[in-house]
Amino acid sequence: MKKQRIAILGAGPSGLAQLRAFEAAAQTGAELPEIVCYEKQSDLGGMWNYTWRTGLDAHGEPVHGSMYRYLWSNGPKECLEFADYSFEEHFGKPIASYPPRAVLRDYIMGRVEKSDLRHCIRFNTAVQWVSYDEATEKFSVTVRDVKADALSTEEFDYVVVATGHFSTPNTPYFEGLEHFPGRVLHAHDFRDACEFAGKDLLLVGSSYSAEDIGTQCHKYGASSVTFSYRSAPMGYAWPEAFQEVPLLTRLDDRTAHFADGSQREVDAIILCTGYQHHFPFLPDDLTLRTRNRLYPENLYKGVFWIANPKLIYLGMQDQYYTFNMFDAQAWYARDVILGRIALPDAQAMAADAAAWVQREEAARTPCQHIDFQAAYIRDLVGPTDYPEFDIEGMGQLFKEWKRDKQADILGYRNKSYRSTLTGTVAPPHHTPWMEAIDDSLDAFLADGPAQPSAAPD
Ligand code: FAD
Ligand code: NA7
Repeated sequence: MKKQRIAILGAGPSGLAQLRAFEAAAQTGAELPEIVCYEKQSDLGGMWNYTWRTGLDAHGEPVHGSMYRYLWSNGPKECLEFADYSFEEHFGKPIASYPPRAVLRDYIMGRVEKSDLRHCIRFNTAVQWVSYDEATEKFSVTVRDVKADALSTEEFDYVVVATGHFSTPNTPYFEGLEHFPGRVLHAHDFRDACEFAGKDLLLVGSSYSAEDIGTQCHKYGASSVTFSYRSAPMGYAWPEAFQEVPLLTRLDDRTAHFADGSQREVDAIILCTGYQHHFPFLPDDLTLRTRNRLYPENLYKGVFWIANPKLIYLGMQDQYYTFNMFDAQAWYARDVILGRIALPDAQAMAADAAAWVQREEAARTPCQHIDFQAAYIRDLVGPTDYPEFDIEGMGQLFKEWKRDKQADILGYRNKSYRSTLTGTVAPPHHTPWMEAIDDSLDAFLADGPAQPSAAPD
């Protein structure tokens, strides 16, 4: 019999989780389908690859990266540990709880380098179009080799969409923006806080991007940061340089006007207004349309496209849990593809997904949201052989993290947490976060601060 063929779109943490899941099955003797992973970047790692580029890349494809220089993990690393590969195993020693981007990227790469996954990945290959033929029950995937500028098409039995959802900006318009004399950009295009030293900044949005870009700009010398919220303020005990105001209503030259009638002169505006789920390579009837939420609709187990469950979406949820949740999804998807788990009929899948959506909607507080995502992951790992890990224990760490942030938004990254895998309490970092200017892997892993103190490169 001809081997089944699986296409994985994207080699970020989600796509790599799918590859790793298949590899783990092979190691226990399973016969694998033929797997091809298409990745438009020149390396794996997804969002964790830093790029200085914005707009289009060297080949005219939209730049995927939304990460910026000096980005540090915004949650404890103990909450995103792979169940089959601890931080301690990777680094050979315990490390602090909030590593910078380069350190987390190194960890992601470590699990891949230990295995033989690279040969499945076609780098510099951007997916252009996917279609499904009801008669043959196969997908056609058309890709562009961006270096050769050549299109090609192959057929597959399953398609796993792992292209992420934090790359296509949601960019609202505010009256007067076109006349604003300073820089206006979306968080997706933010790269270097040093650009805003000495400036009065307006950040629209009240979620992770606003909080992180705002605190980072403060750290690197911005004069003031004003956050403008639509629904609710973040509500941290902000130091004096920060303010939270209601929604921006209009701009009059440099003057920003807000819904409460207040106004402020600002030098630059960063729209931290979130991202769109965007799949320009999918036809209407296969496209997931959702806001950023914990349980997108129409996905059984949060991954299978109910109308055609041979189309699988990984990592499309809003995320407390990240790397280990992608693993849990990938292991489940693998077992369905390998015929180890049977999917129920469409009606039963829809009813199950609807119940989860209802449960998400009933959750109100951050703690309830964390519990919801933990329950979702628990539901996924039960039937698979993904190594048992303390999902609920990690949930407790997320709650501790929430409390630590509430207590000290500029200092929470100095805290340490216990790994649920190894039991080790992370050592404190050698430099408090507000003073840690050098975000390189070497500086982070060094025994103490550099002498004399390192400048940003
Ligand atoms: P991605 O990492 O986005 O990877 C998707 C991959 O698909 C990319 O490699 C991309 O090039 C590829 N791709 C896209 N379109 C195509 C195409 N048409 N053809 C071929 N390939 C394609 N998570 C944390 O756990 N901790 C953090 O501190 C944290 N901070 C974050 C900060 C920012 C600014 C952002 C934006 C996200 C942050 N995240 C964080 C979440 C982060 O997105 C996830 O950790 C993780 O990267 C998601 O993995 P993914 O594989 O689903 O998507
Ligand atoms: P999120 O978490 O999806 O948040 C988007 C924010 O943008 C949220 O505060 C929204 O307000 C706000 N928003 C969206 N549209 C508007 C308009 N039209 N006007 C004003 N405000 C708006 O995205 P983030 O970028 O913060 O985080 C995404 C990931 O990047 C995350 O994983 C991080 O780790 C990094 P709302 O509260 O809905 O009223």
